[in-house]
Amino acid sequence: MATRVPEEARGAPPGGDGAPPRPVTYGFPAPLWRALAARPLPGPFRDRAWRSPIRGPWLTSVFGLVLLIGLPFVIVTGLLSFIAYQPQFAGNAFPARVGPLHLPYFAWPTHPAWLYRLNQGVHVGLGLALIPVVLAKLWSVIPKLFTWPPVRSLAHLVERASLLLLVGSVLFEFVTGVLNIQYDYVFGFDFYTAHYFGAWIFIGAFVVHVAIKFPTMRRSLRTRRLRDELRTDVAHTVPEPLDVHGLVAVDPAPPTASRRGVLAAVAGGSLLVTLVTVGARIGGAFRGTAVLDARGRAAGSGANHFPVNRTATAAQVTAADTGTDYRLALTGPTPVRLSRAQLLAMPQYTVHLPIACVEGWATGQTWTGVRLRDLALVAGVPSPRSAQVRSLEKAGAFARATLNGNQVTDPHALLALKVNGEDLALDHGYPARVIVPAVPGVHNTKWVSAIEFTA
Ligand SMILES: Nc1nc2c(c(=O)[nH]1)N[C@H]1C(S)=C(S)[C@@H](COP(=O)(O)O)O[C@H]1N2
Ligand SMILES: [Mo]
Repeated sequence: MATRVPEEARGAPPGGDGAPPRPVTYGFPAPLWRALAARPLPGPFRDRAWRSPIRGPWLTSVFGLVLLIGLPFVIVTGLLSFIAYQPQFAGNAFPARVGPLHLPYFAWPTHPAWLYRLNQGVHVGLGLALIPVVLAKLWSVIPKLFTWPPVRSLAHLVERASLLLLVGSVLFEFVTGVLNIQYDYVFGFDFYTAHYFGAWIFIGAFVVHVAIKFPTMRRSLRTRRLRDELRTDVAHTVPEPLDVHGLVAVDPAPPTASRRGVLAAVAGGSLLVTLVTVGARIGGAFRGTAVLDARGRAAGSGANHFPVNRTATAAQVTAADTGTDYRLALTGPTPVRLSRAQLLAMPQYTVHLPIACVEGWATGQTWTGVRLRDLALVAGVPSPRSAQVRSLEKAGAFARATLNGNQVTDPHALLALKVNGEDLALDHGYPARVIVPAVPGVHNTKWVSAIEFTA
């Protein structure tokens, strides 16, 4: 890449002892930036401190292109998940009050039944696979964090501020996301609210960054051919030409890795992360392969032979709550209270449906129980607009959930009493739990005590 050295570059600080000067342009107020440049900082702020011979606009652009293609899928599935949680119903786990940042609400469909499973599989699975790429991209631009003078023009100041938002928000989203799928709500704040607002900061910064950098990325990608790079070994690895961005080392060290090697390491990292987590998305016999997934490790230990999100003990649901005194309260024009025996006496239906958690794990099971729409009919609501489901659970964000009309009337939407031919285990929601096609796992309320149908 031929870079014309601008006029202002004369008198720019030399890159290091004997190294050629990096072409630098100073904007208004130039004397200030020059004065700063004349007082170089030690350590990583020295231009020659960064010596990897493979850092450069081409390598950064390759990682950038992968993220440009991959991250929009993570973003869109994340936003769709917000809609799937139906925050228009107060009490659903997603934050309802997100001000002007709320999305158009629509009735989340019940078909295809694997819709939310696919959505979260992409959101979590692709998000995890992109972690090595994000880290590699950050590694490739790290000299810019320590650039000196810290600012070269007002435009540069704005650019650096937007990069702070970009890097800060991408790290925040990945860290909160990974913590949420690995641990039980370790935050001192609400995960959904934080992850949602963080997402919008990231989306804004990402759009600005792409708009600014897209031409540079295209130009940089044309400077080398991927096919040639994949044939170049360490011995033949040479630095890219010195750039205005400050990525290429002014004083490169001898190569210890080829670009091919770095690309292979990143791709291998993505593949490895996928291999040790994807079992959580597939479920069944593959779940045990998800050794890096906390829910995966719980494989097989759960009742009814599939994982438990929250045990009855944790939810403080006792045998007394679920014993012979148990009654399901249905509210509507004709309120009724039904025992489990009465529920079992109603027409039973069997469906194979997944539980697909926001955390990206999923499990398909065969459920048997009564149709929610039959229960609505019993309560005197032939065409329900919504159903508020309550659990015996004393406390917790998931002790209630509101289903939309289409989710109540779907013939596959059940109040399940059995799973895989056995009675529900207490940990899976005995005496009765909701199972509705295509909804986020959290809407499949366990230990159901009451359902209020709204006409
Ligand atoms: N009452 C109640 N129902 C609940 C939950 C809960 O914590 N309490 N967890 C929900 C979540 S987040 C998911 S993903 C599924 C998990 O179902 P499982 O524990 O049977 O695997 O149940 C849902 N139903
Ligand atoms: Mo969940």
